[in-house]
Amino acid sequence: MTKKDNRPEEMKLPDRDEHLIDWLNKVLLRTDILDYRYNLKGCGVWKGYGFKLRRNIMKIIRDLLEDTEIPHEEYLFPLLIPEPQFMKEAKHVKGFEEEVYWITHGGTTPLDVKLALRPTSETVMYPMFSLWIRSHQDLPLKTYQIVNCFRWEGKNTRPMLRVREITTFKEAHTVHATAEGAEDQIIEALDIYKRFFNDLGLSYIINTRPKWDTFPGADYTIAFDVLFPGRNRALQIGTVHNLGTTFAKTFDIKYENLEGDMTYGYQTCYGISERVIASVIVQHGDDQGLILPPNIAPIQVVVIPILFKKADEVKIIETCRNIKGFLDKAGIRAKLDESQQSPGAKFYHWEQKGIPLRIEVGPRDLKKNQMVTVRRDNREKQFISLDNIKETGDRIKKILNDLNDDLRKSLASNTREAISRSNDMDEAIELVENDKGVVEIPFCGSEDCASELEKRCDGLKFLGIPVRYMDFYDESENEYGELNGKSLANDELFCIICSKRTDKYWTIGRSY
Ligand code: A5A
Repeated sequence: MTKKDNRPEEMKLPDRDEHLIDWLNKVLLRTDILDYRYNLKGCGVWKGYGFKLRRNIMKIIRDLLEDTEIPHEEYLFPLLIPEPQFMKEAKHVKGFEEEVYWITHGGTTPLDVKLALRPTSETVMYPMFSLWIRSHQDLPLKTYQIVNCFRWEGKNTRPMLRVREITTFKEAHTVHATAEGAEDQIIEALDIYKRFFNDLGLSYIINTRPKWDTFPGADYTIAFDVLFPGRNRALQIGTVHNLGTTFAKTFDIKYENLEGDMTYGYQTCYGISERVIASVIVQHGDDQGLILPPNIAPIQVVVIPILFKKADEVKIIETCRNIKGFLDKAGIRAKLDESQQSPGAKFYHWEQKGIPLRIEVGPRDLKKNQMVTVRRDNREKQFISLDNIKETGDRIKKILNDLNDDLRKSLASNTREAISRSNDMDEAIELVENDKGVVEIPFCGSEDCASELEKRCDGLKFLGIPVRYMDFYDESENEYGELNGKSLANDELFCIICSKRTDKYWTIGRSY
């Protein structure tokens, strides 16, 4: 598939689709995004370039959360949770008991009350919500925070994908007066995440998770998964939970309603992590390295002078500086590479770092008063005149916009190809076993049937009931009316495991 790679050995990367995790490790390190060599499993260091990328991505989600009709407000809660407070909600505790880090000492003194490091913040926030919420006028309460949290992950840890210190945990928590208010919030949350992932050019599927894979303490969980290239495995990149009144009852979150009765609040929460950033890197990248969508790329354009003859050198550099100047003025994030490296070495370097567009000016371009642009994704070249700087700026912006759109479209079609349907058990298993992606099967919903199928195929998981097929499908207003399991199919369906009548397809596949 890939053409011959002439770059020097130290620039070469493993084949992304064949050796995805190895590819990711190397890309993160080489492009100064994240150094995972810290002397503690599951922890890494964000470096300058990575931090800028992270900041650009988080700005999108912050803006989306704060631009809703009733805005989410950013809060900051403590990291530590006293043991009795953490232990209050039994279902929640059960779900997290194997993942919590405990602090037992202050210096050499054993603590009277052990302290948990937040694995997530329900038990941190909700005792405070209980103090703040008194009447219906205090509702809805819509909060979010972007913090680190800790999970003692037993399974294979992997940079960004499965870490023990989750550095970029964006969690939103809301409280509503009624069950309908919470349902509406779920729809808003799905909409926010859809827009967020769309802005990042990601392609994903959405499923209501099975009961047995619901967030500990939630009534139900809806999850976004991306499919990674090559082996088409799913990675959960975001979850939206309807918590009903479970936590409100545990933490006494009550308000006085219009009739003067004390009533429990209805709650939701939804979260994402650096997995989203990893997904941007993996889904868009190629065997040469990163390909960053222009809207989040720390550097959108790199300008490279092509110098051969001494005579033209000064003029070419001057032209490149002018170009960099007008790009700055046009609000385009640009970098001029005046280093002593050869042009080839510069190309490789900036390609690996995923800069969406390269601008070159060489002696021949100088004569024609033009520059050459080369897109990172498809290497498409354009010759653009420098006669009218205003027009040139507009053309660069258009190329960057087109690139953003094209990245998204090609991903969407890859994801679409990795979704199939089957009414036959052997065929469904074969599709999953051969890494063809996820398969929708008629299924009765029972956990016993699910375990039976899971036993027959290593790593097979039930991802849940598709909320809707793909984001690029026509969206109708009440698409999410199907949330709580209304029929998705008109045909007569029978569970492919127990043959019982069912009205639903479920998604199965392998996941990370
Ligand atoms: N309080 C709710 C929002 C919550 O904690 N939900 S969650 O457990 O599903 O986590 C939210 C998201 O964090 C997940 O969907 C997943 O994308 C991400 N995540 C969970 N564990 C992770 C880990 N160890 N490393 C990286 N990301 C993780």
